[in-house]
Amino acid sequence: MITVASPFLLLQIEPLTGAWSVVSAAGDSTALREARIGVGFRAGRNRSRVEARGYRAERAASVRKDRLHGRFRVLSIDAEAGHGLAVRAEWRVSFEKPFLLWRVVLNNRTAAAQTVDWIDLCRAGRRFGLAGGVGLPIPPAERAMFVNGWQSWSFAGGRRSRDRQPGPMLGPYNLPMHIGTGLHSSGRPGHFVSDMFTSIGKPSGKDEFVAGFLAQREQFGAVETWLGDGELSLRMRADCDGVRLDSGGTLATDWAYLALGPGASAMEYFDAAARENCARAGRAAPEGWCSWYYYHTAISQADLEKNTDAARALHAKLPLRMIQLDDGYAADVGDWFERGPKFPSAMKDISARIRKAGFTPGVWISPFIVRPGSRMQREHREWLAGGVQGIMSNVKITWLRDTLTLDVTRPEVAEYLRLLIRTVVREWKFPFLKLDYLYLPAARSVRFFDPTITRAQALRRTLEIIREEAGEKTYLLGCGCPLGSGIGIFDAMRIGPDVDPVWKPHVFRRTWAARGDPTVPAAWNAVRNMLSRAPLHRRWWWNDPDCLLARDAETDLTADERRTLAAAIALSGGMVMLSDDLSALSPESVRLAQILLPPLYRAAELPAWRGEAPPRVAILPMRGPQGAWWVVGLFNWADRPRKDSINLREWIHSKSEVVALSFWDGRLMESSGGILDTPEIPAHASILLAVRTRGNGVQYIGSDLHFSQGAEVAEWKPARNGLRAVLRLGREAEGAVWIALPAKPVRSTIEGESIQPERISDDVWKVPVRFSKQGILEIRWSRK
Ligand code: 9PG
Repeated sequence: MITVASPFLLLQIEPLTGAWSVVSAAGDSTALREARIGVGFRAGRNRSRVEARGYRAERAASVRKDRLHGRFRVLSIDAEAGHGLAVRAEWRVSFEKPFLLWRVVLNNRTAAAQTVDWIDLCRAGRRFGLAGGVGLPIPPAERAMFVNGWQSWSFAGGRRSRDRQPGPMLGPYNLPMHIGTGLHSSGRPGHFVSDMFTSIGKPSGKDEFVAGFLAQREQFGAVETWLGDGELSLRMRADCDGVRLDSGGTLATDWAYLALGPGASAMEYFDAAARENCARAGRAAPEGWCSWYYYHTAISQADLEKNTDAARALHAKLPLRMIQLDDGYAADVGDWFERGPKFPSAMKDISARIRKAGFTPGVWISPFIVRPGSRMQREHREWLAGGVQGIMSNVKITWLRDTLTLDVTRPEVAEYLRLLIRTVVREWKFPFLKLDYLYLPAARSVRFFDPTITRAQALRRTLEIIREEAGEKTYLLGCGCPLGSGIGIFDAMRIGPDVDPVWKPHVFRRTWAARGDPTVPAAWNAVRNMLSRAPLHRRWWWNDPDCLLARDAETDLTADERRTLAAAIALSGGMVMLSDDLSALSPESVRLAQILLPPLYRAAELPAWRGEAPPRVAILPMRGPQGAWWVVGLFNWADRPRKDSINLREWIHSKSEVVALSFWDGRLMESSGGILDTPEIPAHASILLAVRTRGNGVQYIGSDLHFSQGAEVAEWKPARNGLRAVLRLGREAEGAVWIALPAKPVRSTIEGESIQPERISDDVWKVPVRFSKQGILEIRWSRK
């Protein structure tokens, strides 16, 4: 037995059979037992698979320091895999945290080329006809798992063992967009395939078992399991796409990651993947406006200018910083150098006008997509990727026809992409690019000109070229992008399906026709992912939860649904973008958008992140000059009204009773026995609370000025007979603040102007305020 021990984990490898196990050094019962490494390949026409066995320990494990992930005990061993394929497995057991990394390096020792289909970095359990698997200290019915979809628009969220794999429902229309791996769920309850990573545990609370890939630079990797089995069967597969491995050639996987036992943490996995890919998570995305969700492809230069001017007129109320032109300006899909008739001015003049109005110009571009009939398709047929059986690859059906993609493994295509990005950034002068449909060249149906490159390698190399050409300063937003491929490339990333002015998934407004598809444009689909993937925010990039649709006309969203969308965007901490006709927004709609500004840029905590999609509760712990509080979002995702309650001990770890102000309706609530009961929440509605432990004397209770109900307090100076506070939002604000006072106020002013507080309860007063950028609030009372 080969053994590697760290203070956290014990890795044991049985040399003869190649079976390896990981147990927690703490003696915890979570363990992976008797896992195997295997390779699926073809020599000529024969499909074969080999298992790595007959290990020879090559080097005694020594402790080494890794630039990115700290100190490890390292073990590298060669196995006889048979058929002339040499398999080397490399393990790194962390000495600092309870995780280990491993990867496989394959070497073709035969004289002939081989075709590699997949590498299983781990396979264990009875579902694969093997012994072992993952042992968990949680009964099957109480388990939950995070299921992650392949790209931006794919489903992501918590599942329970009785649930089924969520996936695209519309066949050829959307299947090619979301299937990133060769592993398939049977669709039976508890049988899940999660792209790149998963976390398993109880629906809320700590992670018991975290498994994933640190990167998707070499292959797209996925994790498969049956959550309801006593001992879980587990497979972690790197898809090799049938690449050709020439004689003498090597093929390495990305590093796989596994954490179990006390201290195992999905957040630590996200951080590790961020380190591995040198994530660019530090630059805030500018708040802005996007043309897509009101104008779609009907956008004209006149509409763009009208909205730019409207954004400028609204600026004191709604301080947006960016105007982003989306799809619709190009002559055809794929012909980005030519404008359509609705855009008479040159792109550089279009961006100059936006800049002159005081905004950062942003533009959408979909560098790989080619529509049949476009000039690109007619003049550069040889640049297009092939598909299965020699037919052009179908990477999605749009306009009732197959959509085509460029073959990014062709050198001429890489040159063209460089020219395209260079033109948009340097000649058109757009410092913000939304790059869309990025999964296209990596769709499973695509066959490349270069048969030695995996889909993941092709996409990653191309995205690196795009970043290089765009330069470090250009802000790049990825969209429709396989997640792992984008880490370290993009400053921001769309993490969910498109929003839509309709709540439920639909096809031409027919809900039944969408069959509940979790990926098509729908406010509900967008909201689910923006919460489920909130933990990625500022770890892998800046999350783009997609736009707020604030309009109250030309929308099917109810006022409750619009507020829920706003609350979820705010609590996600990610980009704040509007996508309405800004010149036609009602004062109420402007107000709904206003309460998100300025953004707090922090993602809320999700106690049941792993257990439900979307999570029903989001909590943002807050601190300011006036003390500490929690912003709590409570969502009713059901189609019927429902009451809810907050257990303070469990959720916000407060032992005292609290006072809570409900943002949308200004209702004041108090907990009793540690429980805060809500009134009935209408279908698809949300309650946004500011929760504070009750003190005596002067206390800030909340406001209707900003969703946080407290971030507006810049200074807070209570004294014996009065209070002086500075409220600051950097924009116009009009509404009220709720303050507990020790006595009846005798004189109150905002910016020196007299105001009249209204008594709400024994000691809570609602104080009307109004200011631009900031306001000084003074309240005096007389103590008897
Ligand atoms: C412009 C749009 C917007 C939008 C992007 C992307 O077929 N589909 O499922 C599908 C999903 C999203 C989508 C288009 C098609 O929208 O997310 O913000 O930029 O492209 O065409």
